[in-house]
Amino acid sequence: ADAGSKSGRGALVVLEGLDRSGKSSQCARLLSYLEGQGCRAEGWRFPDRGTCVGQMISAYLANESQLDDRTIHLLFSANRWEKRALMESKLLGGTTLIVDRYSYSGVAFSAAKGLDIQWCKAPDVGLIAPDLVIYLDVQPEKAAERGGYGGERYEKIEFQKRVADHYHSLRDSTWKVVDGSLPMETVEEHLRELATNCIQECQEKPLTNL
Ligand code: DGP
Ligand code: NA
Ligand code: NA
Repeated sequence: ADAGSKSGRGALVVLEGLDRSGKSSQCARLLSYLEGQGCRAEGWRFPDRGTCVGQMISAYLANESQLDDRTIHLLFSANRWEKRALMESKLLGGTTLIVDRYSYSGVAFSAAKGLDIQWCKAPDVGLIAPDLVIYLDVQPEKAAERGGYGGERYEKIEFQKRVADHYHSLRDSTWKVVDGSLPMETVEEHLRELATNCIQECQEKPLTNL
């Protein structure tokens, strides 16, 4: 439908962080800001619990099923793969996607169980590479204090500390680290600026893959 359109592609903006780092609230705030600015944008999240694979992941996280560590790792990756085609068409059609978790969660959470990092990265090779990764940095202890954890499988402080260590080792030049312990409005301001710049800068850039 937009063949011949001169408007650029949308941006793939990913938020990462520990459980209770404030990602989901900040994604929602950023999305409504962008929409208010007249920007075409959607909020996505991984795992996407709405698909068949997502339901298996959800049962695993709720401790209603047991799965081998590598098996669940591949299901999380499959859950991103099953959304890849739609992600590509949205981005090329000019819609910006604000995504709550992506491949970095995949690597950080599975590596925290002791799985090899390169093995963890391999199944996500070929997924669309984000234009911007915003890491909401909060101390595991502080995150745990925030209204407590919901009781899902990974919501334990010792485990979250290992996840944090792996996130630190994954950081590269596309990452922007935002101090998630700052007041919500301050974090929100940072995110608005980072996302707005990114959306402008990537309009003419081709999509690339992980
Ligand atoms: P959330 O719905 O954002 O609270 O995520 C659910 C939990 O699953 C959370 O503890 C983070 C974890 N998680 C998210 N993505 C992945 C992934 O790709 N692999 C693994 N092992 N865990 C993940
Ligand atoms: Na969670
Ligand atoms: Na969340």
